[in-house]
Amino acid sequence: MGTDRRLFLAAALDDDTRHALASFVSAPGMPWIPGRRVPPPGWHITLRFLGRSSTLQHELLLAALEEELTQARFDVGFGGLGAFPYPKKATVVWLAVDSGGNELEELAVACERAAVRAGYEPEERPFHPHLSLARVRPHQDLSALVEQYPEFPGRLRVDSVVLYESITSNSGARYTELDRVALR
Ligand code: 3AM
Repeated sequence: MGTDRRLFLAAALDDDTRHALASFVSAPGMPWIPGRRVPPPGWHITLRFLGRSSTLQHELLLAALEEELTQARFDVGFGGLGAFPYPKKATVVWLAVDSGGNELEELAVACERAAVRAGYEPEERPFHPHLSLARVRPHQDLSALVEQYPEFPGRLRVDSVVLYESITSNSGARYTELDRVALR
């Protein structure tokens, strides 16, 4: 359907964390991350990719999230870099989650329950908390970069789940916040 939007659920970065991470990755002496960077305003930790969604699905999802998101707010601590599918053949470079991974997984499970209640097909792939920083095409061996990259010392307070629209074009994806559902 022409009016369908490409949606996903994520934990968003607050302005302080986003600015701290932007300064960290671009500080003098930091190793260069190759590929097409995800611009800082779009930084997020994906909880559930939804794909093309009608207005009705969007509304059902928001109602289901209000019911399913019963978790308390929590903090996430970060590590260094990782890569999908693996560092020797990296196509996505991401910042690792060091603490709060279990809480993120719990949140992803609640998002999954809400998505299925709203009529989306169940997600079969395992959840892997990460914050994508760059996409690399063709793939590169980034083992050395991943091994040497220092840990980002910032912390993120996760206090809500954000519903994003992903608008793709030749110059990459742009993410727009549509709705936000607060944690307890
Ligand atoms: O959070 P990141 O950047 O890792 O890769 C896409 C991005 O993840 C992922 O959803 C996020 C927002 O676009 N994505 C895109 N298509 C997907 C799909 N078909 C997907 N995840 C799962 N299945």
